[in-house]
Amino acid sequence: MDMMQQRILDSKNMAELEMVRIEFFGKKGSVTQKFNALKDLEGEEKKQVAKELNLLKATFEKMFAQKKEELENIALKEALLAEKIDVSLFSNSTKRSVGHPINYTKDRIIEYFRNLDFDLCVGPLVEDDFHNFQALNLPEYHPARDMQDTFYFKDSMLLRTHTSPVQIRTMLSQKPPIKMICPGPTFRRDYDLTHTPMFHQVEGLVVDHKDKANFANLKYTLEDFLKYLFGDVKVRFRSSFFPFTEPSAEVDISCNFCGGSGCRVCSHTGWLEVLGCGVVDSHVFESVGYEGVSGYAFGMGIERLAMLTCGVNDLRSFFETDLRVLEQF
Ligand code: 2NL
Repeated sequence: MDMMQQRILDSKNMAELEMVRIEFFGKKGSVTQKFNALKDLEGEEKKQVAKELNLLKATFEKMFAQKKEELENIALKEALLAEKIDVSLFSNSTKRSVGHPINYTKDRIIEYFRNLDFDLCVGPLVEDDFHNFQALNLPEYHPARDMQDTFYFKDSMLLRTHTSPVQIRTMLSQKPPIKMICPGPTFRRDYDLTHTPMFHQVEGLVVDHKDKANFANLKYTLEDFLKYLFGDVKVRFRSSFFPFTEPSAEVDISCNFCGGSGCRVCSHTGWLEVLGCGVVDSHVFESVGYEGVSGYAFGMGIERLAMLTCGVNDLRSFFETDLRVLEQF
C-alpha cells in the first residue's frame, strides 16, 4: 500500500498516473487479482481481506482523484503560460507610418517657416463676421460671403472659411513687426470630387515697417519654400486677385508628374497651381489700426499639397479612416 501511494505521488503526468491505475486496478492489476482471489477464501479471513481490499481501493480512488486534479491544474497553468501574450513586447510586424498625410504635410510646412523664425499661431474655429470677412476687405455684399459658401450659426457667428481671422486676431493683439503662420481646419459649404466641407489651410503673414516687407521678399521666400517642399521644380507667379491683397498672385510649380510635358494631373498645362499670395491690402491694415507698415501674405490648401507630394489621387482617402491608406506612408 505504501508503494502504491508513493507511485501515485510520484506520477509526473496523466499518462504515468494512468499506468499506476492499470498496474494496481486494471483487469490484470495486482489489487484486482487479490479481489479475484477472494473467492478462494472463506469465513473470517475472507471478511478480513475483503475489508482491507475495499479500504485500499477507497484510498486509491481518493488519492487518484486528488493527483488527477493536481496534474490537470498544472497542465492548465502550463497551457495558459504558453498562450500568454506580453503586450509590452515590441513586434516585428508593427506597421510604421509617418502618420496622416495631412498632418505630415502640415508639419513639413511648419518646419520650414519655423526655421525662418515665423511664429506658429492658432485661433477659434467658430468666428464672427468681423474677423472672418469685414477686416479682410470683404464687405457685406461681396460674393465670397455668399450664404452658400459659409456655415452660419445664429447671431451671424460662423465656421471660419479660411485661417485669415487668426492673422487679424494676431495683428489686433500684437504690434508689428509680425512673422506668423497659422495652420488649421477651415470650413465651406462645398462637397464634390475636389471639395470637402472641412479642409486645411496654412496661411502666412509678414508685417514690417513700410517697404521692409515687399513683393520681392514674398517671391524669394515662396520660391525657396516650394523648392523645399517639392524638390527641384520651376516656380512661376501669375497675376491674380484676392480682396485682401494688392497686388495678388497665384503661384504654379512645374508639374512633377510629367516634368512639364503635360499629363492628366496638370490638365496638360505642365503647371500645377499650389498657392495664392500678395501684398497685404491697405484696407486690412486700416481695419486693425496699423499705420506706416507694409506686409505680404500667402495661403495654401494642405489637402492639395498632400495629394501632390504624397501621391494621393483621391481626396476621399484622407477622411475615410482606412488604416491601409495610412500604412502606405
Ligand atoms: C489661397 C490664397 C491667400 C492670404 C491668403 C491674407 C491674410 C491677411 C491679409 C492678407 Cl490677414 N492676406 N491671406 C493672402 C493671399 C492669398 O490664400 O489660395 N489659399 C488657399
